[in-house]
Amino acid sequence: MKADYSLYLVTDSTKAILGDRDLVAVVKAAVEGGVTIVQLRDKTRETAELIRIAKELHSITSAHQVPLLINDRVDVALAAGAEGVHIGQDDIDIASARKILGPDAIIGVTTSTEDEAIIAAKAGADYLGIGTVYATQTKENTKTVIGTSGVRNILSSLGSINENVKTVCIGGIKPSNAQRVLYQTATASKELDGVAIVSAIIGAPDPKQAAAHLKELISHPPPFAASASPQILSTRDILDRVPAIVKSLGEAKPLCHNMTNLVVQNFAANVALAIGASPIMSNNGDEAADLAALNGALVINMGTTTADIRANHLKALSAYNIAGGPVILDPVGCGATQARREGVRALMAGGYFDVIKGNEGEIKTIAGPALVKGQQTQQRGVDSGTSTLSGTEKATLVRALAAREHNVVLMTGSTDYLSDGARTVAIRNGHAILGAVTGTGCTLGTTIAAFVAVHREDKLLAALTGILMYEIAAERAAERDDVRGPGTFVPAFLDELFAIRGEAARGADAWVKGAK
Ligand code: 3NM
Ligand code: MG
Repeated sequence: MKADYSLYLVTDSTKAILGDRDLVAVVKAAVEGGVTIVQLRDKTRETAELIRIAKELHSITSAHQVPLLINDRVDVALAAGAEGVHIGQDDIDIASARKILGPDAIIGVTTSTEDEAIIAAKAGADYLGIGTVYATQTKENTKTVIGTSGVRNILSSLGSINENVKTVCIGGIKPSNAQRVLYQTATASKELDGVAIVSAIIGAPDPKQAAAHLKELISHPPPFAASASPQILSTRDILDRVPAIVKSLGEAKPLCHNMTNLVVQNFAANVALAIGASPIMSNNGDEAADLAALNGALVINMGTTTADIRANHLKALSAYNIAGGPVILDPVGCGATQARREGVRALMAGGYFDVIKGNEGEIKTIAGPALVKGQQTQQRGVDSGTSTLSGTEKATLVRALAAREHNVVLMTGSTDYLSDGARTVAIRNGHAILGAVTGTGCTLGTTIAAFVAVHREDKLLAALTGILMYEIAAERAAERDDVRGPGTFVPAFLDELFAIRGEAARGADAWVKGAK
């Protein structure tokens, strides 16, 4: 049977979610709000009662041409005349269910690994419920929390076999993440057909309005989605366009919102001013929504991390994601301690980052074993740890991570690698003295944020512009006769950033000839 899986409602009759309300009334409201398919899921009720509820639900769903499926129970589906079943890995097998329900029934299967998904697809499942995406109180005994990257891996395996199976994902999906999950899980060959939701509809104060809101959200790409397929740029094209982007930053003076660590507050504000941005240093998540409305960008720097700070980061991330304002992640030392590893996982799960910028160790931590394959190194402090990757491997890693996250990834080092998943650039500018001053990595994050704020149409080119301006300014400063070491370097560096900004404002582009 042909079905629309885009907004898939799974019911729950527990006190914690349904409360004292009547399930049939709640489902009716949700269907009126735009839910496209319904699954009756109730693990406790007696068979007769379950059949009675299923029949009541079916009279509502069929009036709206919405299919009704029954969780686990082929017998109940048959008795109530429902359109199909949803079965778990420990339930009846697909072939038996098909034999009982017939060729037109909809049969869905819960899958959380690539193997389970391929087996179910080949066995003739109509759709797969892929999860658990995010930990959820609705189903606490889930096998594994797989995140958007786990969903993406499953879709990618399914894309490589020739089965026309539909897919939805489930677990912790709500208005604040539905668009992002659909966007970030899409692969070249397969994307989700919908999202499956329990508590964000059944537990909502107004289920009809909640369903309508979700339906509206999932019918559009998220505000931060890259507009078109990226333009292929030659080195010449890039260098021709960079000075105008520096100039546009000075003219637009974008707000550059820094949530950063204790060490670099002042330096980051000065760098932002020198390049022509308008800095605000605010670690207060409660004012992020107001700031996100000002059309700037946010940089989240993990250099100082506590549970409180993380909660503020998550609030701000969500506010900028909703407003469509770019967010840059600087995952300082994210592999160094258990707290930081958990912190970066929570941030990656909590929202979308337009750019992730880190050193080799940090990027490897975020990429995780699936992309790094046994090359994970223990980080000491916030420095990168021993490098284990060749230049080609670094380029391959940033490209794979950017493709997985649908964003831009920068790995800094003596050569920087920058990719948006389609285009990958190596940049050999900069100067060793940057390593002798605290906060030079962090303030590069600030710089990139400001450029992404003014050049959202091509975030890779925006980030590259920031890197070139920053690293060429560092070279110019380090070469000056009045610079004798890190102390004299910092003011000279700010001056050179300021000077390049002035040159770009006058339309000069000689400075960019130093790009390597
Ligand atoms: N199945 P909520 S997670 C019913 O991972 C169910 O297979 C899951 O509830 C799986 O939308 C889940 O409230 C509960 O997070 C999803
Ligand atoms: Mg089951």
